[in-house]
Amino acid sequence: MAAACIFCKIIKGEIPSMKIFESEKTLAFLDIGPLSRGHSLIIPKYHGAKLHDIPDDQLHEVLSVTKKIAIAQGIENYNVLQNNGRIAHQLVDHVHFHLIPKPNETEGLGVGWPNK
Ligand code: IU
Repeated sequence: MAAACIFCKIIKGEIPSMKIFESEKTLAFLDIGPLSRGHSLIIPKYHGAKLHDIPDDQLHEVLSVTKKIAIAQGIENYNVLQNNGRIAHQLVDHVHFHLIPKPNETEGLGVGWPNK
């Protein structure tokens, strides 16, 4: 945990979130600035800024949870996205995977990304 990290604060419950899944290692919640309806973020509870900072077991579970949420949402078209570094449009320095439903041509990734 990193004291100043906003996602660590969400994990600890110090900042509220719309949780959709939680386990010992993983948390998923709705993105506050959704690119489409149901846009969620799936994060390891382990604090690390970039993909290469995260232990494999944490990453495996995050991807597995991402898959399960997509199945539960019943979506056929979606983007899974994970940004590393400012130039790559990472705003929050705690690894997170976006799961962005793409219900039609105009909603979701592609509209306003990365300057949403
Ligand atoms: P990025 O991959 O770091 O660019 O995405 C950060 C995302 O975190 C972005 O889509 C924000 O809307 C989202 N977010 C959030 O859901 N809750 C927060 O408190 C904050 C950012 I700060």
